[in-house]
Amino acid sequence: MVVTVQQHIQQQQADITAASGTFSLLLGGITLATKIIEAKIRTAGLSDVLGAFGQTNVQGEAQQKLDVFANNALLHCLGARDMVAALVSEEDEEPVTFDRSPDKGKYIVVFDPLDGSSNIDVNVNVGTIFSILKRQPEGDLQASVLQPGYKQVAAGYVVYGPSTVLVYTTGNGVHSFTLDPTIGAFVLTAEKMQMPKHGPYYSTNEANAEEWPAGYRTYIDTLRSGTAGTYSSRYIGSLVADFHRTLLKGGVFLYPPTKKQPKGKLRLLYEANPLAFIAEQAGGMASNGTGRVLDIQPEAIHQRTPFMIGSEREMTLLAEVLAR
Ligand code: AHM
Ligand code: MG
Repeated sequence: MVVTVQQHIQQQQADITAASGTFSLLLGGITLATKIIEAKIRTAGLSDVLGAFGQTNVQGEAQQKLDVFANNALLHCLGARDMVAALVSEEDEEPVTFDRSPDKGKYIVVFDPLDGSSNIDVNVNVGTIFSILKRQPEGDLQASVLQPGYKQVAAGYVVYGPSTVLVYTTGNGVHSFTLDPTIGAFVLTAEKMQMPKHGPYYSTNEANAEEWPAGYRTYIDTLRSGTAGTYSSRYIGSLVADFHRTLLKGGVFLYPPTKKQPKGKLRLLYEANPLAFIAEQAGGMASNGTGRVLDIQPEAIHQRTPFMIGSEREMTLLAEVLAR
């Protein structure tokens, strides 16, 4: 028989914490929202949901109609659940908070509702990324939101591709599920996934190469020279999709600092941290160029970071080259 993501998380929680089921209900809010988002995306060309919404978000990026739709779906499906104390979204300047006592509202969910949304109009993969934090017993909610990534209690993403795939971890391995549209459930397709120790691809926006610090150019040149192995280049421009390939096939993804964006482009809380948690759980590594992503103490919810993630061998070589 099939194992759904809901059943899987219940088993996991029973093994780890003998938890009350609160956590699986929380995850249920996420899976429901992502199924709503996937249904909208699947038929996007048939309804009037492609294109720009006409506003810019807090990042100064033009919001797509589907960004707004995806954000609303997550706010709607999660906001109604008692265990949620706050929701932090790429699309909202401030956290959305709920007036729930700390013994009830125990969790904070941080998300990028529709990652890679510039790809949506051309029918290329997009995704949803999420990270779950536990509300701290002391201090205000803001302090609970700004926890370093190693404190995440769960993280995951959904990639809306030829099939819709959900990948998550609660710190006990990385598991993957495929949406079976005939039953409307995410069904277990891989358990305890491991990223290959090295891989055949590097993935980066090479159009930025002239703007990178020299070490990153040296690194990519090294991969291209053949001395460290044989590499091919892949870059989708949807982080979730580029990461998903890296998880399955190995290799390295890089978004280094540029002259225009010296602090990097990708966001620490809802892009880098959740994927870093998954990568490490699968035997991979994630770095901001100077250290481990999961150790960074966040200072702001929309903080950006240089972000490099991938297989052990490629990431170790990167650290060596950058240290020279
Ligand atoms: P988004 O969350 O607004 O879609 O932006 C993040 C995206 C990532 O998915 C992707 O890795 C990156 O931006 C691509 O950036 P660029 O077009 O500069 O290569
Ligand atoms: Mg994004």
